[in-house]
Amino acid sequence: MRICVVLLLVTLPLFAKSDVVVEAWARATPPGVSNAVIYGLFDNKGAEEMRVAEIKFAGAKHAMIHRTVEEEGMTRMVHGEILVPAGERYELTPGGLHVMLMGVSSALEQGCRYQFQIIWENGDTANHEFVTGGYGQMVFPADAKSLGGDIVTRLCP
Ligand SMILES: [Cu+2]
Repeated sequence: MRICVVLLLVTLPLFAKSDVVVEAWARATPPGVSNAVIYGLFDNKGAEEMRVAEIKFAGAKHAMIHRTVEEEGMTRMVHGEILVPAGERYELTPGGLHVMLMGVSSALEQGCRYQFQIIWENGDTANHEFVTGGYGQMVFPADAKSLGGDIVTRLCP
C-alpha cells in the first residue's frame, strides 16, 4: 500500500506545462531604469491555438503585453496579445510586440537567465526562462557569442 502512495505522488506533475516552447530574451537594465522588456520566439508544438492570459515575473510589479504602433512619426505602445496558432511560430521583436515588465525591483544583469511564468487562456501554466543580453541587444543573446558577447549560463534571482 505504501508503495502505491509513493508512486502516485511521483507521477503527479509538479507543475502543469504547455505545448509552447519559448525562447525568450531581454536586455539588461541600465542603472535607474525600472522597466524591462521580454522578447522571443514562441513555438506552438500543440494542436490548439494558444493565447497568453497572463505573464508573471517575481522581479517586477506588473507584466503587460504591448504592441508598438507608429502614428505620424511617433511611436507609442498599446495593449497587445500573444496568440500562437497551432503548429506555428510567433516572434516578439524590438519595435513590435513585447512583454513589458514594469517596476523591476533589481536591475537585470547581462548574461543571466531569469525565470518567469506564462499562464495560457486554456489554463496551461508553465515556467520559462529569459536570458539577458546587453543594453542594445536586438536578437536572442546566443547569437551575440560570435560577436564577442558573454556566454549565458548563470541563473539569476
Ligand atoms: Cu511596452
